[in-house]
Amino acid sequence: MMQQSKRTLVTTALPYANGPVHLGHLAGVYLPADIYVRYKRLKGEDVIHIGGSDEHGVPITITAEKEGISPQDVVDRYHRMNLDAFRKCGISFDYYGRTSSPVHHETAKEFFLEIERKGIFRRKTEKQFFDATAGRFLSDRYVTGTCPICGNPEANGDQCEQCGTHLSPMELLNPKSKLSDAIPELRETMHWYFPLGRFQKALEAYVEAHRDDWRPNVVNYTRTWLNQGLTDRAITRDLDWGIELPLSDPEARGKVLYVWFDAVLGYISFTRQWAAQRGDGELWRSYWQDPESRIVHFIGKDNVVFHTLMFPAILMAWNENRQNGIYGLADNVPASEFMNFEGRKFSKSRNYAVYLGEFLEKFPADTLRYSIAMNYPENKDTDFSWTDFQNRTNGELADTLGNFIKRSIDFTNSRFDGVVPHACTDDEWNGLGVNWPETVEKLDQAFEQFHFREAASLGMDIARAANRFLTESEPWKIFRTDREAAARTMALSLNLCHALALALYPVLPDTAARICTMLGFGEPIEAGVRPGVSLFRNLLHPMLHKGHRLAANSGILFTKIEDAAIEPELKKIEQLLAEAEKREAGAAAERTVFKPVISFDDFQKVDLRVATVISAEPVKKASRLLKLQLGVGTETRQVLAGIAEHYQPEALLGRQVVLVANLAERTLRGEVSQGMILAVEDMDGRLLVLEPSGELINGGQVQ
Ligand code: B3M
Ligand code: ZN
Repeated sequence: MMQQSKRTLVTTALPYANGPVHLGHLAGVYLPADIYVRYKRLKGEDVIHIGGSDEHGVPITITAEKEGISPQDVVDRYHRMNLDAFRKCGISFDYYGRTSSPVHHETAKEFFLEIERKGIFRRKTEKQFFDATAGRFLSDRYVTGTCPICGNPEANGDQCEQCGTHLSPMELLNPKSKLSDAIPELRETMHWYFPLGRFQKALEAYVEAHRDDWRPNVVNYTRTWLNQGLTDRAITRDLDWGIELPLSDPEARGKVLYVWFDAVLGYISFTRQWAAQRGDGELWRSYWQDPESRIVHFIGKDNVVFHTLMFPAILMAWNENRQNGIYGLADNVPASEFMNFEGRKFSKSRNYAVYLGEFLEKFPADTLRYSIAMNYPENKDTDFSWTDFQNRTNGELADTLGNFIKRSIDFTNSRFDGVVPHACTDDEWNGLGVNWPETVEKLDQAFEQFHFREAASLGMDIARAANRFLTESEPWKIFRTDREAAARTMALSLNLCHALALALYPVLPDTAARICTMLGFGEPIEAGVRPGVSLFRNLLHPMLHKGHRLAANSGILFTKIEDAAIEPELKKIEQLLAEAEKREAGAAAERTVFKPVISFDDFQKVDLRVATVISAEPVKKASRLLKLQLGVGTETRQVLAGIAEHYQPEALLGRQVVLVANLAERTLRGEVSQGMILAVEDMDGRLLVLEPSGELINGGQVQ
């Protein structure tokens, strides 16, 4: 058995209340967390699951403006919708909060003030775009313009959707305000910065201490950031939706906390609200501020550094020079990979998604929970497909699990008056083809180490063994000739039903409850939990006594999914894929549209040269850019190229490329770029640098 700590606090990423959660979110974060906490509860451990809505941030104000409603209306709508969907799916939060709540605002302000009081923040005055027509400073997302890397005319101020480059609004060519279409002007404004670099050493030590118990992707991703060197991060924004700065300085006016600064603190404020609701306002401290508590954040891979660097650094800043009220840092951050949908990425903007609430109007929660658990994107991206969902529901849940339970209960009802007809011994229990001590140990490891696919499979393996046992024992045949043997078979089968309910409870809570009801237990499984006592150890012994009475009826656990039921879904995907194809065809047509004709003289102005890559290195804070030093004739040129995602820097050394040698200089991320190299996209969207073939003269003119 794994070592236990006194208490576990489980948190799940706070979904933006700006849209409905879809199956990808469920698979990566909420279902795994729920399976984990349900397992721990059955083990008699002290565990709470804290989640809630992230209700701030620019996308929410943009939705509100688009729909002509207030941001509060937007978050009210999606908070309710998501909470309802989670409830229907059996995600058992102990508290589901909202970052728009007063307690959260107070908590976030308290953190800000503590760090401000210690003089840790840095204030920096910078030039920022200002929309004079609207009378407002524009945060990144409110500026649009042409991407300096790929030329997309509709790039956002924070990122270009076309080429993925992270941008700052100042880097856009022809910037425009989204509020009024006005050309924004640069004005000075002051912002608060959190100096992440100040905590570099401490964060390195923190991450290294966990290098063996965190998932490799989490450690590697965090290390990449650490290796680049942590820098100051702005934690305020010019916006009127969010948590106002609790300062009376004139500079603080009109500013709110950056959404990520406040969102991670939501975990704390929601735990406070949970405690208050329980009538013990201080209880939250034993989860956050007691070294014997274990903190686990379930998140998706896109949120890693906020949880492994940003949040810990905020807590370190709070903890600095304090005698009490010291916060603990996360013990684990099980970040998932992504689950795709029918071979493609979920996309809210293209409506290529299955929303959780809608799904549960058509199919029961447990069938979804099982399929998703079996496709848990633990260390690689996985796929949800309707056919897989149908096959698992019909073949595994209905034919294997459901069928076994039904046969066991029905036969006992009809031949043994609905009473357990035999007292099973441990020897009989261990002779069933299931190695119980080993199974219990394996289940424990699987749940505790976040291997949820394995945990669900182990449960289904028990169901398969149970089916085999019942089929091979043929109680219906021997009933007349050897009643004793038939009675033994049925008593063992009923015990197996009980064991299946226990083993599968974390994944299939509703099914487990129904099995227990059929078995004649008046109380839900959870009612049997005693602090410090693991119900899972009950798998080691047959638990149903001779004479125990079942409920009168069996009932159907799983209805098979007919082809007709998923046909409309498959049609919908076909349609979406057809649309995507059309878009792609449109793109091909677009590729056949050429730029306006230029004169030969104009072309002659472009100076294309063969250049050799002398060095290549990543650019700080620009994950898509590589800084190249190119040898051209006798000169060395520095060029920034948006190819970091497609090339390892070393792989470029010594290669010959084609350089646009007389392009006006420009500055990106504080680095000068003196020219451009030619590249083209391949079929998979990889950007390939054009390489002239043959050994060419460095500096040679391309003509
Ligand atoms: N709302 C981002 C996301 O949904 C964000 C998570 C906050 S966790 C504190 O991807
Ligand atoms: Zn771009």
